Amino acid sequence: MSIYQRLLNSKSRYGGGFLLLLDPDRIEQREYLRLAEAAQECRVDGILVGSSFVLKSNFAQAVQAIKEVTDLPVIIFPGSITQITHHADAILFTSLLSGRNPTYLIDEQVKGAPLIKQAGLEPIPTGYLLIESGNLTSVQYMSGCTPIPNSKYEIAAAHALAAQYLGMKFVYLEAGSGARTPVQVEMIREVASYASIPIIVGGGLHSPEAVAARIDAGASLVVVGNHFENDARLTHLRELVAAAHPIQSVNV
Ligand code: 1GP
Repeated sequence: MSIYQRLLNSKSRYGGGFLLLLDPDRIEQREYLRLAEAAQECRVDGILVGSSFVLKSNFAQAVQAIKEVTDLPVIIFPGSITQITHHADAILFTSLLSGRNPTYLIDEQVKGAPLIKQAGLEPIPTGYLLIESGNLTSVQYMSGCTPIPNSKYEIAAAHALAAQYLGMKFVYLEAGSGARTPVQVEMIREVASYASIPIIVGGGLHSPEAVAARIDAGASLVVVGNHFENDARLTHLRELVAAAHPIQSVNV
């Protein structure tokens, strides 16, 4: 079964899915390996590994080390083509559709595609939408792209529909790592009712309530990273994952 299908199954089985984002540049190896090791037992659906850029870590070595401690799908969430490595299972093949910067719309993708083929990674085509979050996030700064205003639901919905019509498999509503204001529940509802492409939501989600509300609004998957850079307690991980799995929570 493809990694993409596994991710979709989380929605149909549990009502939603939870992806843990590990940034090897921002947390110590000891910590991200501890989280990766515990993730399966905490019922995480997959591990994303990525960084806005790489200053400290050896990215390929970090992905290899994560893969060695878990059976969960390990999916690259690339900040650039320097983060393509055969040690992962799949890669979110993102295009920054909400921006108008050709580097992140198509140029990086053309350079990265042969490397992905060579690495034998499953590409998961993903329309990536930056949503205004109240603070300047790394991805906004690095891409130089203006985010979609967080009250302009119809703009987000039109971009999601474009991603769907372009044949992409997910649309990712991204407030940015450490966002002060996460993507609004109303925006997710609007996107989910207007387009039929599965939705990933991330950026600034810290509480079970925030996670549950986004799944309830129509997100297939939520992504949480920053929270565990500051507080890597596994009880929190369990709570957040349970909030992303409403069907399972009801049955427990
Ligand atoms: C960032 O959407 C992800 O690209 C997750 O955001 O790090 O704020 O959880 P956080």
